[in-house]
Amino acid sequence: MRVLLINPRFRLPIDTRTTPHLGLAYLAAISERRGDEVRIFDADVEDQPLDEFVLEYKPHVVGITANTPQVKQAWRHAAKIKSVWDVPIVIGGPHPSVISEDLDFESVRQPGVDLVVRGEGEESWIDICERIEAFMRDQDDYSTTALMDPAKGIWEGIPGISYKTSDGELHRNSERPPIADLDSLPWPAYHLFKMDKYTNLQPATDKVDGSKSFSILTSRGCPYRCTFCSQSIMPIKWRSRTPENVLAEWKHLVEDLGAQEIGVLDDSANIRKERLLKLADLLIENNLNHVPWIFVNGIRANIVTHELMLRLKQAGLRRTAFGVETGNPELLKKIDKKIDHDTIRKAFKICKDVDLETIAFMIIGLPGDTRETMQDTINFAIELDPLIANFSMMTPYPGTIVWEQVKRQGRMLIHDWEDYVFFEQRARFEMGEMTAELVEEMYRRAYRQFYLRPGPILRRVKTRDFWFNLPRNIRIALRTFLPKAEKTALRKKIEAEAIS
Ligand code: B12
Ligand code: SF4
Repeated sequence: MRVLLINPRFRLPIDTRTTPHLGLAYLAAISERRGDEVRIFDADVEDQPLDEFVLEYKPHVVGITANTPQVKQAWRHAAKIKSVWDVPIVIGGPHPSVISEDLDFESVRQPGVDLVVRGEGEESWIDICERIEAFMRDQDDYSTTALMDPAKGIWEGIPGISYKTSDGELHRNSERPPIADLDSLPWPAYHLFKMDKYTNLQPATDKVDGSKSFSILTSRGCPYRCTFCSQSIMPIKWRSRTPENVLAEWKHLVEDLGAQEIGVLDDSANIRKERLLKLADLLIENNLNHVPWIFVNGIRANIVTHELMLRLKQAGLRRTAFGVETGNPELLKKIDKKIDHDTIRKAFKICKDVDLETIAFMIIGLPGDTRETMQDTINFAIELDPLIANFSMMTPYPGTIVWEQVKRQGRMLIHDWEDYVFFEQRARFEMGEMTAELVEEMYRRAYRQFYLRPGPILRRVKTRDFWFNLPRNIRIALRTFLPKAEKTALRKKIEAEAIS
């Protein structure tokens, strides 16, 4: 069967560097294992118009991925495809997976969309492909309308999907249990991507040493539920691959694909310490520890020990991120981070002691934040003194507790899914005394106070990444530190350049 997987083009490409989509890479790999012919159309890097591509390739099924800011573009792509080619279209990813807000139905209701896969996609995708293939085999006259005919009941019994039958009825099947054995999954199918077209192969390591970086996922899910975190895709059950299985893919990335740097994308990689210690030993034994690697999304500070970090350092770990979020003890409790500031201090100290670089993820504008608590956040970042402090302006994603809080007690300032990005440094909501002006002011102050100190300036200019990404670093610095009017002008200029 001919399978087409699409990453929709992102509306504002400013500073969103392009990177192969790992979720699609997994879906593509599992489809190939089933025997399908697979193409990836990543609209961020393709030159050919989508409709032209579809008419050439003539897919039997199309899958489109969508996070919240991408979802409207996903619908546009679906409508465009349907206007030229009759094919079942499936949408999956973090946005349509939020059933507490009926966002599966929101997508399935769109004229071009037939099915939604909720949550982890591999098993549902295979079930869908198998049903389509079986249907095509038995039909002389194949059409999506016939495939979605309620009388045929083709989609009944597949867990994890929502769909629209051709009478316009919407259906939501039961939840799909998490994939139990992650070792059973194939490796991401990077060979199907136009790798030379991406600005960086791994979204966050940023060519720390100016080299070729790849992503790896060693575990899925997170047993925590912080109030701001969008966890619609991965179930609360944390599952991991065995160290041996991870090692095999790691070797493949280094030896076959030439990875000179690896970014571990897990939500919470260190939930089981013993597993990481074993992985570290294997990387050392297999002489893979010369390739630097990074925990890009943060590991849990409460599970960090000196022994663990030292061994990981010996295994090649260069840098690790931590979700610190706020410097205010009350707010730290309220966001349900299940950690205290002393534990975070200790984790940063251990990393410094074993000479690991650190990233602190901080949030400005949490519900309940005031000028004073946001200043606590800035002060705490300065006290921890990581190599990188990443301050994000709180964006409430549907399905999170913060989203509920803002709906109940706040004022959302955005009403279009395409605005659910935090690139533009504009506050997304107001609550009580916390106005947009205050949050934006404190956001700029956070970057100024943290980075415009001699230590961080010196540290940044000493990294190769700073020089490799100099134009982008200058653009970000200008946008962060410039007054608003100049920033708007600069943004318009960058946008105009991106469109032309
Ligand atoms: C790496 C990453 C990035 C990278 C690369 C994103 C990419 N293109 O892959 C970068 C840094 C660019 C990034 C940017 C953003 N990200 Co991000 N990112 C992640 C992260 C940490 C890992 C993604 C990943 O590879 N997961 C592993 C793969 C296997 O999972 P997956 O991609 O979701 O795919 C699985 C399922 O979703 C499903 N599926 C997905 N698509 C489809 C399609 C079909 C047809 C089917 C059947 C199934 C299916 O099946 C897949 C396999 O199981 C996730 C957190 C997380 N745990 O996933 C956040 C996450 C996806 N990001 C998030 C956000 C908010 C953003 C930004 C909007 C932030 C911003 N700056 O404003 C931007 C959006 C930029 C953009 N261009 O879209 C949110 C999304 C929330 C939401 N409701 O949309 C997440 C969930 C983080 C969080 N917990 O809040 N991100
Ligand atoms: S912020 Fe981190 S620890 Fe909290 S729920 Fe999200 S992934 Fe888990």
